[in-house]
Amino acid sequence: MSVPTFDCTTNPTGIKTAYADVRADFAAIYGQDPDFVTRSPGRVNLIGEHIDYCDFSVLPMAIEMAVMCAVRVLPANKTPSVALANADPRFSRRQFEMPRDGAEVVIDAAVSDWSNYFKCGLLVAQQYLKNKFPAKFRAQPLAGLEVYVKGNVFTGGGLSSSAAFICAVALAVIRANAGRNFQVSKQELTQITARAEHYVGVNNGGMDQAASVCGETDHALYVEFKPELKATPFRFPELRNSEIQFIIANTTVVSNKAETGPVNYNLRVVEVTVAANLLAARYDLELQPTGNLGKGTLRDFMDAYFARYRGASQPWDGDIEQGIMRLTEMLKLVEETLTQEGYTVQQASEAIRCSVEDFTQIYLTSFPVRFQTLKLYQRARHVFSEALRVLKALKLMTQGSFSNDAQFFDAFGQLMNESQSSCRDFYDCSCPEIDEICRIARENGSYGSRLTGAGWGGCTVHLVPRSKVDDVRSALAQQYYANRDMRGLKLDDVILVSRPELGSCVLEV
Ligand code: NG1
Ligand code: MG
Repeated sequence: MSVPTFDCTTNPTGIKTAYADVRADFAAIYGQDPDFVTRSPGRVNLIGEHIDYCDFSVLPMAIEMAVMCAVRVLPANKTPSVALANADPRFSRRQFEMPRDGAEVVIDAAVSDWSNYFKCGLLVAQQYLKNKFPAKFRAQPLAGLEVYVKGNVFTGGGLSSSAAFICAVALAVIRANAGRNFQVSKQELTQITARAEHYVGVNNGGMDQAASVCGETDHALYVEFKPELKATPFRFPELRNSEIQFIIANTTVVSNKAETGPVNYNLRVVEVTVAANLLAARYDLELQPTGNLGKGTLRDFMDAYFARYRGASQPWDGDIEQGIMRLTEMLKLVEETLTQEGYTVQQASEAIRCSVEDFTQIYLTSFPVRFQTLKLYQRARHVFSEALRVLKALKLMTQGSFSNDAQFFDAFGQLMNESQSSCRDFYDCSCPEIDEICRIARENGSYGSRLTGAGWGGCTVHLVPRSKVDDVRSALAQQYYANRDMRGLKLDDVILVSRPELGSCVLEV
């Protein structure tokens, strides 16, 4: 695998999205040129769904669709304020003052407004700057900004428009305040943005930000979260006669996590965390206070189990064969330990050996959730099996030697199809529209079809040899999109084929 570059690129060559338009739009709105433009792409996850917040590795790639922020830094003698304009007419103009005396940006998560996502990026950049340059930013407001946002990543669509936007904003705020000679590393930008959406009530993991920030042209990424965050670029294998393409097809079913979190996304984070702690209680283990709820993850359980019962001198370090062995054993434990009927709060607290009050306080309050029972068996089974599929997929991508192309397509496609079944049957994050698109695609030349991103709508991804791309596209057009209300979207807006693209960058004007 090739070595990643470390700083966010300034003025890269070969970025396809022209930014001349963004400059011209900015000048038309604000009457002057911007100082710079930041750009951060959306991503498609090839495999590894809903496991980033369990600290298991994932295989996404950054795509050509991106969000751009054109920015002018206001002179220091003006009251520092932020003016926001967006090319998308659904997002009307906004204006607010920067907090004074170094106070932190305030976000009201109860109100659903696009400027909240801007503020998420602004806040994490402010925290970063205060930490990096305490003398300058501890008691000073950030510089005032005029901002124009333009993007072509679907919103609410599983391609991480939200992460792309937040990463572009955070990079812009750092560039505006630390100056053009300061370079922020990709690892730092990923780390600070990974938790930014928590401020709007989404308890997400760090996959999207890692992909958006660390993308490399023509490379997909192997993203690890432990022992530390690392994104390693790799190329798709060279096949003899075919070229590997990933088709992205949008269901056009919009899933907004900030609104539906209590019954889907945030609830899943709770279920997998409770599962980790129940397994730990059963095997008398202490978990590290890490993860999205600060109570350990299924990965922490795996490490603690191997340390105590298998004499492992170290936590799993990412080695593929070790991982396959350990995850296979985890799947056995899930079968032996967890029951398929859901757990009530009473049952789960008893099994974890804590009071219902403590359970409620620890698991059910920081991000509110609603449920009848917690599906611990199903969720843990999905997570361990999906983490295992990621390792098998990585092995195929990086170590596979194939006697013919079909061998690669069959093997990788099977892993994607198994991922989809597991998302549908065990993680309950598919929906009828996703299932239908996957069926049509498979019947017309896709080797592997699955949801990508959180699911419950949004986008799907399909492994297709180049020679079959048109067949899959026209089948989806006739059998799926022809029957749907497209709300003004054209076919080219909902079916995409993208090369892996460069991650976050600054374009100086
Ligand atoms: P989407 O739905 O694409 O935003 C979400 C999470 C990821 C990851 C995936 C599921 C956010 C910002 N991102 O992606 O961290 O958990 O779901 O694999 O919510
Ligand atoms: Mg999102």
